[in-house]
Amino acid sequence: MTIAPPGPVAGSSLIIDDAQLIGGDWVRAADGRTIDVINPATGEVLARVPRGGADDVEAAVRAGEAAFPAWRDTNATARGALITRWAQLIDEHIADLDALESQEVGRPSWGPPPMSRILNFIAGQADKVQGLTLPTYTPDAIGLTLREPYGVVGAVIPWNAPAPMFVNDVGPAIAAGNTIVIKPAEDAPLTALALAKLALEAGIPPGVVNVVTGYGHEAGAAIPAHPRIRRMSFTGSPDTGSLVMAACAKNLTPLHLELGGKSPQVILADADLDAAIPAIAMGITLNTGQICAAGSRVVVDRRIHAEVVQRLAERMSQVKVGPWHQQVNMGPLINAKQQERVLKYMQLGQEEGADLVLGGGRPSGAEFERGFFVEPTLFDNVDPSMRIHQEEIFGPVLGVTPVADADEALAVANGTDYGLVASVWTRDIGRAVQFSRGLQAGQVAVNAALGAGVIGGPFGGYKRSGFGRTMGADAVLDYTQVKTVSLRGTGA
Ligand code: TXE
Repeated sequence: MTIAPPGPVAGSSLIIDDAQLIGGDWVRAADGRTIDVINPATGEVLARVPRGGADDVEAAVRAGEAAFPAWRDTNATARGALITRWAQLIDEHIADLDALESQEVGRPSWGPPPMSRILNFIAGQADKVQGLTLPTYTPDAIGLTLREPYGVVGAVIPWNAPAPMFVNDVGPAIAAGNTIVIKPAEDAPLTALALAKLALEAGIPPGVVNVVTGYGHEAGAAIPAHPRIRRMSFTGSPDTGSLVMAACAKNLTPLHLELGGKSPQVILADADLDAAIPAIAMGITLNTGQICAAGSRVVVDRRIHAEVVQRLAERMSQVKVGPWHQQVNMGPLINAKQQERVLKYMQLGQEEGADLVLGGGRPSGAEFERGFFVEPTLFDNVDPSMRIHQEEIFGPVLGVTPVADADEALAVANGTDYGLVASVWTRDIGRAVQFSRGLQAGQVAVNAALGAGVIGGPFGGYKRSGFGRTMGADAVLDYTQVKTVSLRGTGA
């Protein structure tokens, strides 16, 4: 599982110093403050971005409102064509975008990110938004429904996969005819700004996509708190999601939440371990475990438990950790706060009585001194009551829980508050069906760790993983509201 390092970002034509995008203009923060964006693998400052706040959000909402009527009234095929053009420009700049995202997240490149794929799908949905014709009580009337955009919508996105997150919200929102104010994470705002620049170059009109950069408690909090944001989308932690929801409740703003997971990988006794082990090891170390869908819990039949642990340890110990510019598989965590959090969980697992098989701390060596590195870590005999089994760690920490049979496996897999993604590894089609139906998750994969690449599959959570779906045709419908129209002719 070697992943190529990215190219250099210095001098990227996609980044404008200290500028956010409001109404088609690249502007500083209203009060002129800035944030340094650093590469977490090296500590190097990559760029400066504005430290936006409520005034900047206000300006962005106004810009979105000004652009909305014309964008709403642009025919849907033309809107789709502009999004397709945006996807083409993204493809033309994919090496630059890949380098940018890899460096702001501090990881080795995992190959060209999937933004154009996501946008091409969404672009095709723009003119498939349809209403219904409805029966009427009398023959002189016609009933129908219109699906209309909300107006200016808001989004706050996290730092772990900033480029796909950006298009996942912006694509469906603007395809449906909304305009958007979006705040990327303070740790990784550069690809969002670069993607917004390409949207402008593609001909998406000024004010349709507005990016306000800044901290969560400032610019981030100001978006759901704004009374003229008509729909809100948030991806991040449950605690912050709860704050966003409270702000939306105050304004009665509809909301979509994506809040992470504690995804189980159920390995039944008949599983193909040659397929399962590398995929599971990859699934928890890719992006240093900072993926909401990461399969962080292995629930395994006791009969193959020892073999699974031994093979997982072998595989995970081959993961090469290091700064992005070396030939490595796994980079650092995003920042000091996340490193401290993950190290605490590594400690907690031992205190709770799980068996530490691999890792458990920071790697040693001079090259790890500056970045926020942790080791790929494997715990065995994790009891379902332990916090390391229940709580999202968001690092490369995998826990193994042995169970007696498939029924216990299903109960343990479902035994957390989260429900984002779940996988089952088995050759038995009957079990595959049982788990596909029984697993409480927004996405279930059979014999695949992070999903098997379904095109247009909606993505989102059950339980405390959130509600609402990104991706898929429904994502565009979710950015519309339904109006019932009854037409009655007069004088006929
Ligand atoms: O998240 P936050 P953090 C989980 C993961 C991780 C934990 C903490 O478990 O360990 O969250 O990460 C903005 N109003 N996920 O602290 O705070 C913030 O600026 C409005 C899972 O980074 O949720 C950023 O843009 N916005 C997750 C975004 O929220 C606010 C991905 C996410 O930050 C805000 C990331 C506020 N009051 C973390 N405070 C996933 N679902 O994939 C912060 N923000």
